[in-house]
Amino acid sequence: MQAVSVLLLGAGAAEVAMADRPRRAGPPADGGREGTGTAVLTRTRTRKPNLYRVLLLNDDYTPMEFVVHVLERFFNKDRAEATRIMMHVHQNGVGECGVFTYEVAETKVTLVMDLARKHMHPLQCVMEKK
Ligand code: TYC
Repeated sequence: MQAVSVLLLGAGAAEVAMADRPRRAGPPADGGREGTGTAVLTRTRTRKPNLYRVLLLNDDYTPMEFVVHVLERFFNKDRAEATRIMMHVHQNGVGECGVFTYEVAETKVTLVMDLARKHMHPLQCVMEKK
C-alpha cells in the first residue's frame, strides 16, 4: 500500500480535519507534486460582505404615488408593500427600502436620485452601513 502524505498550506495541524477538499483547478500550482502521492489541501476563507441599508427620507412635496412607483421599480416591491413603506416614511421621516452590498446600494441610490431630479421632486435617497 502506498503512503500518502498531506501538505496543508496556510493552516495549522489542528485545522487539517477541517480543510476543504483537494482542489485540482487551474494551472499546476502543485509545484510538480502531481503523481507523487502528495495531496495539497488549500482553504479559501469566505467573508461576509458589508451590507448597506438604502433609505428614503420624507419631504413635503414629492407625490406619494411617485414614491410608490420608485419602490416598485427599483426595489421590486408589490403595490401593497410599496404603499406600506411609503406611508411609513411619510409618518416617521425615514424608512428602509432594502439591504444590499455596497455597489448595488450605491446604484439604487443613484437611480432613485436621478429619477427624482428628472421629475423635479426633492425626494432624498441615502445609504447607511448596517
Ligand atoms: N410626504 C409626502 C407627501 O405628503 C410623501 C412622501 C412619502 C414623500 C415618502 C417622500 O420618501 C417620501 N406628499
